[in-house]
Amino acid sequence: MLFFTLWSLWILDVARASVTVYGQVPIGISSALAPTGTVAAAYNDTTLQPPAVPSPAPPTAFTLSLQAANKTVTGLSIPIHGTFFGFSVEMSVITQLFGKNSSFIQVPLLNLLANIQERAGAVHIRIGGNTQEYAYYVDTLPDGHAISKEKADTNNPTQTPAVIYTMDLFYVLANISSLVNVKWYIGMPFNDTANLRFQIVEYGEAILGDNLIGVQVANEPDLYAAHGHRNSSYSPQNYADEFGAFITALAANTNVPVKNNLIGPSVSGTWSPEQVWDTGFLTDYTASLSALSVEHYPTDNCFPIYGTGTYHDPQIEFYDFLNHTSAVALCEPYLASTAIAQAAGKPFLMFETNSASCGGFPGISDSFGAALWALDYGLQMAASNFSGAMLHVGGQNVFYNPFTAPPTNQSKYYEWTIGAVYYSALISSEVFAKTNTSQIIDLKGNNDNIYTPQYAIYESGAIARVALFNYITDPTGASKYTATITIADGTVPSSVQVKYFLSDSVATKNNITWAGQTLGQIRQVDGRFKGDLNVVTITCDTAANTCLIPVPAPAFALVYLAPEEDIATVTFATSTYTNAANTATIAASVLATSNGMSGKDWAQLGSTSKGSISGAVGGYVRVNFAGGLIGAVAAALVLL
Ligand SMILES: *[C@@H]1O[C@H](CO)[C@@H](O)[C@H](O)[C@H]1NC(C)=O
Ligand SMILES: *[C@@H]1O[C@H](CO)[C@@H](O)[C@H](O)[C@H]1NC(C)=O
Ligand SMILES: *[C@@H]1O[C@H](CO)[C@@H](O)[C@H](O)[C@H]1NC(C)=O
Ligand SMILES: *[C@@H]1O[C@H](CO)[C@@H](O)[C@H](O)[C@H]1NC(C)=O
Ligand SMILES: *[C@@H]1O[C@H](CO)[C@@H](O)[C@H](O)[C@H]1NC(C)=O
Ligand SMILES: *[C@@H]1O[C@H](CO)[C@@H](O)[C@H](O)[C@H]1NC(C)=O
Ligand SMILES: *[C@@H]1O[C@H](CO)[C@@H](O)[C@H](O)[C@H]1NC(C)=O
Ligand SMILES: *[C@@H]1O[C@H](CO)[C@@H](O)[C@H](O)[C@H]1NC(C)=O
Ligand SMILES: *[C@@H]1O[C@H](CO)[C@@H](O)[C@H](O)[C@H]1NC(C)=O
Ligand SMILES: *[C@@H]1O[C@H](CO)[C@@H](O)[C@H](O)[C@H]1NC(C)=O
Ligand SMILES: CC(=O)N[C@H]1CO[C@H](CO)[C@@H](O)[C@@H]1O
Repeated sequence: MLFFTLWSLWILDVARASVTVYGQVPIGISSALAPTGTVAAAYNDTTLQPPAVPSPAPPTAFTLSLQAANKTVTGLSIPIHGTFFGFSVEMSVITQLFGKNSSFIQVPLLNLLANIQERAGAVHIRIGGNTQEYAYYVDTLPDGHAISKEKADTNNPTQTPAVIYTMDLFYVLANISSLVNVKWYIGMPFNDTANLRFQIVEYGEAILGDNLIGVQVANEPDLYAAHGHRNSSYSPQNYADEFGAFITALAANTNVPVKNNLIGPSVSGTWSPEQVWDTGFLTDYTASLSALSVEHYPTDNCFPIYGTGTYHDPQIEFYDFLNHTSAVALCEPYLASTAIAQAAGKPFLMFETNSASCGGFPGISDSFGAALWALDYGLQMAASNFSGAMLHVGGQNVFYNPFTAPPTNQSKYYEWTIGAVYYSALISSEVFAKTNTSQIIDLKGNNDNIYTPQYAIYESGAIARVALFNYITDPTGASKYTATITIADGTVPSSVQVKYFLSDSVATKNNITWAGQTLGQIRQVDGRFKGDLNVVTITCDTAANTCLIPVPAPAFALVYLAPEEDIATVTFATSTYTNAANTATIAASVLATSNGMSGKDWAQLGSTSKGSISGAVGGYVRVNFAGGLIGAVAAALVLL
């Protein structure tokens, strides 16, 4: 249970290295300087009422009788990787989230990804979404940008402006992967299959190599007719035919060596996956497919933006996210398909999801309740034999972001903002960990009470962890429950360790902790956990074969029946590149060599005082910081 920080800076290539580290900025300063004014959705402070304690209240004591080994359990999932939850990043927000170009990478992003990599071994990110369809390549963009937006067509207000990218987009991704083990999915523009624009695949494969793990062919083709991308009779068969035509064109493209990493059909619920399987999609294209995909949001909040559909009152919708029925109901339509995928030997991915389309709901999407919901949904998808799920990330104008970057011109004042669902992704990486052997099952204990779902996780064949949810908010303490864990064909260990995910209420947004630590409040996040790690040791009664685990209301608890592998925190000192006074520079060649290092000997940036360290120092420079992160260094990473 070692949790440590070692901030050091390696300069491996003395000849080329040049490191400049400027002054220290206390983390807290940003909010003091934050201008007031219009609040973007990502910072919206709407707080809803948590639901009252239900009547009847769930029983507050129940027993979970577990089998010691996976082979005596029926219904366990396929092996799940710690990378299960990844992120889906809309192309249009790459500049803000990743950085302007391959010379400038956002350091808080690296920290947020490193947190997950340390637990899961890697992080999966999908680049795409609605904006991928019309994306096109250009040789250069003004002011060194890797990505930009076409000027909106003023004659066509509903037309999403096309994203324009340069070759440097792939160097941005490659440079991120050289610092944190990120694997990428990219999306093939599919607006015009008679004139395919292959550059994204050509450059993606050439520059990303093994870090490119899949190419999505068409994003939500079942909405093409509704979005005016195809005519109104566009059908699953039309899509399957276009997919086939794409495979033929790809086969003829000598610039694309890898031809069997395609992902489809990415349908969103307007067509069922079965309608696509019925075209023969899976058998016809099996040699080209590396994974099968769907996309889905449980509901939408489109009415306030577009005036379409039905208005959903967030206070009423909140209830739908605060019990286990949601997770089960969201997976149910895909159970036949996950079985089909398993039989075909293909992973089945939820390629894009979050709490509600059209940006999520104020008060719901960034609440502790949404984090419990997303974690339950993720574990339920895994128990349903999905192999991965991508939480969608948009810009400032959405409520559901796992993380939000400050507007680039304000980064001197603002730091990053964490969305509660980031914790869901992080926690799931601990639930499944790095061995690729975790198997999960929904225990349906406590008489399958919808407010107290529980899961068991087997790793390397043996019971390893138990996940316990309590969806109820009850400040009186009366709704805290005690789960008694017993091993039916064995004995409980003498003690277990428990990590709690806590907040006062399902409605809160700013006071959320995982194992005692937090990423911080709105506009105060640099991607590093703050506070002391608090892992609770609970002594079990081996004679009685019981471990009694208390679970507050609300909370999530992860019970370790087997010792947890050490998690070393790897952090990059922050903060932003637009503030020249807080900019550190380091040669890209140095960072390139850091790939593959373990968390214990990672390249880091940091300094405590104003000054400049240049390549002349020779060997390496190491800056160690003891203890906490308060008053940590703000510096930016600039690859030269
Ligand atoms: C938060 O969002 C709601 C719904 O869009 C809006 O009515 C409210 O004014 C927003 N709050 C702030 C502070 O912007
Ligand atoms: C497809 O997108 C490209 C790039 O944005 C655009 O030039 C072209 O006109 C589009 N074609 C169709 C048929 O929409
Ligand atoms: C990134 O943008 C800056 C200008 O802000 C430019 O000087 C630099 O050359 C660009 N880097 C690349 C790799 O294009
Ligand atoms: C609609 O497009 C499909 C091909 O995607 C084509 O086969 C069909 O004829 C078109 N229908 C109309 C009415 O234009
Ligand atoms: C539980 O959630 C489901 C859907 O997610 C919703 O339909 C139902 O009303 C919720 N139950 C309660 C008692 O709130
Ligand atoms: C997941 O796959 C396993 C192994 O094939 C199977 O036993 C289990 O029933 C499946 N789970 C669900 C919910 O379909
Ligand atoms: C940042 O840019 C936006 C849009 O370009 C502008 O409205 C805003 O005033 C700028 N803010 C600052 C602090 O310069
Ligand atoms: C887990 O799977 C990933 C992706 O397939 C692989 O890169 C990694 O080496 C595997 N880890 C272990 C411990 O086998
Ligand atoms: C049990 O776990 C082991 C090790 O991960 C695995 O090889 C085996 O297939 C699993 N058995 C079942 C029945 O799931
Ligand atoms: C934050 O949460 C903790 C425990 O969940 C609670 O004790 C504390 O009072 C909360 N602080 C604030 C400012 O709400
Ligand atoms: C490690 C790595 O991929 N570094 C690249 C970062 O981006 C620049 C282009 O701006 C490349 O030259 C580096 O190779």
